[in-house]
Amino acid sequence: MSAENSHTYRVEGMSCGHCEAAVRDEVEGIDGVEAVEVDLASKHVVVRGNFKDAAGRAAIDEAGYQAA
Ligand SMILES: [Cu+2]
Repeated sequence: MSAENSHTYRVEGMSCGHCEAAVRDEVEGIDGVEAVEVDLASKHVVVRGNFKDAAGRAAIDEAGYQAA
C-alpha cells in the first residue's frame, strides 16, 4: 500500500461549474495531490493523495470558498 490518503471537504457556496473549476484549480496545485472529485449537488470535494488536511483547506480558502 502507498501512503496515499484522502480528505473530504464540504465547500459552502460552490454551486456551478465555475466554482468547481476554481476549487479544482487550487486543490490540484497542492503538492502530493493525485485526484480531485467534486460533487456539486452535495458540495463535497474528495481529494486523494499524500498531503496535509490544512493544505486542502488553505487551497479552498485561496479559491474564495470556505471548507466546512
Ligand atoms: Cu459558481
